[in-house]
Amino acid sequence: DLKGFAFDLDGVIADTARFHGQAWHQLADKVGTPWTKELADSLKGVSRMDSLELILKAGGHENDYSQEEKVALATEKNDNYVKLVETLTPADILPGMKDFLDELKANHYHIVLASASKNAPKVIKYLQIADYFEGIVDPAKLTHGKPDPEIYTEAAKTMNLPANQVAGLEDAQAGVESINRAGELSIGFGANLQDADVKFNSTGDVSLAAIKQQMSE
Ligand code: B16
Ligand code: MG
Repeated sequence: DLKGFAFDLDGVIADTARFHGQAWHQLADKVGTPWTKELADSLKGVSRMDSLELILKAGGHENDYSQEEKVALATEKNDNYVKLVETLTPADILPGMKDFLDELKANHYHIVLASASKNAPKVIKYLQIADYFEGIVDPAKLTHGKPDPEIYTEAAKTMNLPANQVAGLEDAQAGVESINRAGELSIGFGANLQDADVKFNSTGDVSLAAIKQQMSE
């Protein structure tokens, strides 16, 4: 039986994926990498420095910058991203997510955040939902990013639950793979997430009943 839920943040709770996209797009223009939908999608759930490497590689620029210059580029992207985050309000919570958090809380489920973003505490503060979470997995303490299972394994540990009592919610392929490899139930939002155990087209469709319905099919 499920006892805990681990939430991805960007693209699941908040529409910050478009902010990351906007800030990376600016960076791609700067280094001369063409911005495509495929490139944008490949960055979802991927850490800041790994995202930068993917953008440089996509334009054949991986050897054009020193490590120091790469850190400066990533910092510039993050400064732009943080400016956008500071405009967030509770109205930017994705459809259905506040209700779902309320439903989980009312039914005494454990709730933790499993975001690859170092800005996650800031984002949930601006969305005014920090109180729902009993823990936030610190991505700075992880050795491997999504799709490695580490972040979702840590999430289960934070809740003191075995993997088979935990569900993870994700909008990205890398994240769904991470949940599956951690041995947890994967709940995917959006298209192209064939590997998710439970699938919803939109965040607005999620509820405990809808999840149980798909699990019994
Ligand atoms: P930061 P998630 C991920 O968050 C984003 O999807 C990804 O686009 C971003 O690069 C990554 O966090 C790192 O974010 O630069 O703020 O540390 O989807 O795992 O909640
Ligand atoms: Mg995400």
